[in-house]
Amino acid sequence: MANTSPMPGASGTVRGACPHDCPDTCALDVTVSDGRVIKVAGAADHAPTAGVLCTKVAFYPERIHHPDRLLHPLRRVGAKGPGASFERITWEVALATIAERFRRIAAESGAEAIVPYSYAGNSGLLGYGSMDRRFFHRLGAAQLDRTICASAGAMGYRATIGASVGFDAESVVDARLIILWGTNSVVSNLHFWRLAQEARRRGARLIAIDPCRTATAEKCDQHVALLPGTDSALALGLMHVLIRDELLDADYIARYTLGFDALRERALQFAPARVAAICGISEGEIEKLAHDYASTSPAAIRTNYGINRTAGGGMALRAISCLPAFTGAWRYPAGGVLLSTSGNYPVDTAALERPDLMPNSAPRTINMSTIGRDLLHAQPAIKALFVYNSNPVAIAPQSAEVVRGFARQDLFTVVHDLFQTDTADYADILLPATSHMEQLDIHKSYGHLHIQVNQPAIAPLGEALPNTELFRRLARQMGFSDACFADDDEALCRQAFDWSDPRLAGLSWEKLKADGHARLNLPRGAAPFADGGFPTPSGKCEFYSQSMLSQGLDPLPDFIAPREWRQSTLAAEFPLALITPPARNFLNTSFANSARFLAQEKSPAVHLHPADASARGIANDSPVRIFNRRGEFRARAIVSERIRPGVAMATSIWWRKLSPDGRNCNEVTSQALTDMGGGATFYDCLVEVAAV
Ligand SMILES: Nc1nc2c(c(=O)[nH]1)N[C@H]1C(S)=C(S)[C@@H](COP(=O)(O)OP(=O)(O)OC[C@H]3O[C@@H](n4cnc5c(=O)[nH]c(N)nc54)[C@H](O)[C@@H]3O)O[C@H]1N2
Ligand SMILES: Nc1nc2c(c(=O)[nH]1)N[C@H]1C(S)=C(S)[C@@H](COP(=O)(O)OP(=O)(O)OC[C@H]3O[C@@H](n4cnc5c(=O)[nH]c(N)nc54)[C@H](O)[C@@H]3O)O[C@H]1N2
Ligand code: SF4
Ligand SMILES: [Mo]
Repeated sequence: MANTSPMPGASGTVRGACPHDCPDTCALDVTVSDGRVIKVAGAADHAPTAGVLCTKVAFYPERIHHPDRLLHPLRRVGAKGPGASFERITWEVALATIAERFRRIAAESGAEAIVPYSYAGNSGLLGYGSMDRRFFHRLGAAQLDRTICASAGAMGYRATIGASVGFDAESVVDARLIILWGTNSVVSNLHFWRLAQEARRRGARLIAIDPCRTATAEKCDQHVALLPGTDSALALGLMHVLIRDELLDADYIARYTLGFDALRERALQFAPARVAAICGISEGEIEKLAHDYASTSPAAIRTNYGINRTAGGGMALRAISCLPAFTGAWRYPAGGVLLSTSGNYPVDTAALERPDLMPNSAPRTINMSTIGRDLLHAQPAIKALFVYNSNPVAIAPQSAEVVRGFARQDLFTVVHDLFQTDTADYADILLPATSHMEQLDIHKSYGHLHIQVNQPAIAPLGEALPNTELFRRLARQMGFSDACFADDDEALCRQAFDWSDPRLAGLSWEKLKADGHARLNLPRGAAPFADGGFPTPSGKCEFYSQSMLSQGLDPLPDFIAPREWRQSTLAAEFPLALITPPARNFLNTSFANSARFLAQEKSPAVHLHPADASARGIANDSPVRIFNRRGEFRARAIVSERIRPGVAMATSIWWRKLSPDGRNCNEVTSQALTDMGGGATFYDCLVEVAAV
């Protein structure tokens, strides 16, 4: 075993990387004394981190050394579900039990009856997907389509731009206008907010486009409070005004875009009056936004995944990402659009995951966003589920089905986690995971352009194992003798990137290991698409997309209304559009079992506009139930003009078992999928709210 038992009793400072599913991927200085983590600070010499951490990770020693950390393998001894009890077993027994069950299921039902379920609870390249993928590929298990967060927006954006790339966030300090479109940066992308503040000190204006006056929106110069799920209509309305008022960069359009005439016809159908009615804003706001956008340069649009969680989530990003080519904003380093930077990294996914090990190159695929329905109805039936890096019982939509699925007596469930989550309560075998401070890893980012090494700071606590070592041992137990199962963590780090790629020129694993972090070899202060060169099939910004058409989708951006609004009887019965974005002190369900952060967030809450509250006789700070035909959960009402009428907002994601009613907001969310990419539609959710 490599890299998992380094320095018991050691003291000193170690270079780390934050492993959470956050665009900022901070570089950490981890101080250790007598084998305990005593302090975590943001690295001062790492440009994106700049010595600053969010509160969650600044208190990280509390998470690492939390008394509830799982330290030994466990076997469930009573019923599945909340209150489940477990007894300690050895790793030998745990691994033998899993291997025996997997062999039996593979023999009786085929290995595709076994489903891995993981997401980005650990975002390191090793922790996210390496030895685990090799194991499930070799086993011939079902594939998991990892759609829960970003697949719709990424696909829509890619159709226009070609890849998950955009302006360099470090350049945004020179922008004159920054539009924060559907992103609460203060909460979920703090280090971008820091750069936006610097731009503002240099004279930039900030505009937030968000149904709620969030912590970010309230600090911006202007706030456009549109209805959720209407962003593509707004983007098309802006295009309409830019065309009508001749605010275009005709030269940029002629040289570097494809399909302008077709998109022009489409956009001309989105006159401000129509868009104002769809978005629930005024015509004046649309006109002004278009004129400000065209007349202020450089103009940067920072968007994020909050707007890809409704039926038309893919189209929203597809449409927004067309805007900079209209005005030629891409000509400037501080102009353009940014959704994610992850496409800049030459990750060698095939080397890490080894899909060539699959006995059947096209096994069945389970969409993680419909795990509830699939556990209950997939044919052939799912017989075993292996959960790691995720907490599906709390985070997946439509909890009633998810819970019924996990409760199936005939389902064999393994959970690997640091804590006994809501999902862990349904495990047959519950395994202890190390934190990233107990393991080696290498990280890319989806918010900046740096690579970071995460060195282990302390020895694994108890008998906890990293994901890599768990699947290495399980492979051995299953008798998989392929040489790749002997790769240690350092070998995996070497395999993680294609080091011959020009973006890694001058870098090597040895150099990174010594220095801790490095920026990709991309020029600072450059405008990536000033002269076109988009990574699309045509090399142009694709207003018209042949690849969308060949997948049976509209080749042009369009507005796709939220699915639930289109059902008028449903809208009459459940008139409020519920969105459930992240709470500042939680990261999905991570940190939501910390007494410190629970105290900060107080209790599950739903924010309502005073008009909606008074129409229902709901007073501020009073208990309410939020419900629809899928289910209900309880919360405290916060009556506030920060929420626009017709919208309810409940911050997420609370642990079910730590909530007063034993449920959370995913009781009411839907398993319907987005227009493209098979994504979850968490924010396409009509509800009614009533006092209790
Ligand atoms: N503190 C904290 N940080 C996090 C997370 C967390 O849970 N907590 N989660 C991490 C993860 S997994 C992700 S994917 C990212 C998410 O990062 P973002 O996508 O930036 O997510 P949010 O911060 O929720 O910002 C989304 C904002 O969009 C608004 N919104 C909702 N629906 C719509 C819509 O239809 N249109 C528009 N224009 N706005 C809409 C919400 O009110 C919210 O303010 O954040 C990451 N960072
Ligand atoms: N209603 C609603 N639901 C949502 C969202 C929303 O906005 N609203 N957001 C959605 C989004 S964007 C996302 S990304 C998903 C996130 O959902 P998940 O990916 O499930 O994220 P977490 O809830 O943080 O759970 C991650 C788990 O991984 C564990 N973990 C951390 N490191 C390791 C490790 O190294 N090994 C192992 N084995 N385990 C580890 C953590 O302890 C934690 O329990 O939730 C989605 N659900
Ligand atoms: S959660 Fe985000 S902001 Fe906080 S330390 Fe990690 S990467 Fe940085
Ligand atoms: Mo996410």
